[in-house]
Amino acid sequence: MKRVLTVLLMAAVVSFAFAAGGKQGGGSGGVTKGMDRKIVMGYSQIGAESEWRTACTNSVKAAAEEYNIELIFSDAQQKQENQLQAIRAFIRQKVDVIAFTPVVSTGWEAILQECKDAKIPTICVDRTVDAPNTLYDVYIGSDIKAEGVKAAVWMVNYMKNTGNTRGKDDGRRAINVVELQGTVGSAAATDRQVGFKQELAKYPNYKITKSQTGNFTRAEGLQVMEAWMKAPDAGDIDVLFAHNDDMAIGAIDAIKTAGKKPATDIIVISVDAVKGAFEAMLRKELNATIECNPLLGPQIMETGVKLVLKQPVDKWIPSIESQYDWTTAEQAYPSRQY
Ligand code: GYE
Repeated sequence: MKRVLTVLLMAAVVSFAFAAGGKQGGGSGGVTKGMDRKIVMGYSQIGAESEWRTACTNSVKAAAEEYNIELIFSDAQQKQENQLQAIRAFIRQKVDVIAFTPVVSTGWEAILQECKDAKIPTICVDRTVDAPNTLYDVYIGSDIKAEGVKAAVWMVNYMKNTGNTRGKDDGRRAINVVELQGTVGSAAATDRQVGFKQELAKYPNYKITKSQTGNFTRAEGLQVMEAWMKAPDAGDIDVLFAHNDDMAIGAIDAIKTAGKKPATDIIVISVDAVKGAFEAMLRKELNATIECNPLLGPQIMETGVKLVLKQPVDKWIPSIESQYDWTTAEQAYPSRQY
């Protein structure tokens, strides 16, 4: 009897230890991967405007679990003032590290200085800030300007080699491009526009005839394109460049409603490479998308640990990306993670 009890007791102890060990993945106990204690990260996310943003948030939350980092997650609903409030709360709570996506690029100096004074390292995620780079520790994200350049390069090649219903680019005919911008004042919109325009300046027959924000959302992309398709010069539009896939997907609906064929009558190029864009490419409604990787969670957590340990990190940790069009979409689609 005694023996049986001992065995039962041992089994209980073992299973308890196992359960506790299993918690290391993200419960309230345990230590952070690579550290001797559990660290706390305050994260100011901007909202849920796009498929990209949702994938980014999911990646951050999953990686925090994986690293066993306590994540205090705050959603700013696209308002910088909410971000400033959240970051001030993180400082009061004495978190170990602060990560944030700056909804717009200006207006961060004071708060970054407050973080610095509190000796809390800061990670800027997926959008850059217009502030001296001594004020934050690291930017993790894409080369956003390069995405604009890549979109323009793809567009010019396609127009020269294939063209749209109105014909190819012979170097002489005017090619009219309309641009759906992301959130005004955000680095993601500003730099994509700068890169796109810089490349376009090499080809004088290309002109951006309309440019308006759709705030990175499907609903607004649709609305703006709807108005453009009702304008008297709608028939002159050759290309739509959208700063993200969601706006392009919304605009594609507006093009179809107006009785035009997206990707044939009007060439459509966007940025992000989310699943919705692949589905649109497979339907032959979107021509190409430039990848912008939202799966930044693991890099953010790894960098957070390094900063807390006062280990050196690069000022910019670039994400790894590619680009896709409807000739490569089918092969890539099954392995897409977002
Ligand atoms: O491209 C867009 C979004 O900041 C890089 O934000 C990010 C952008 C992304 O909502 O879809």
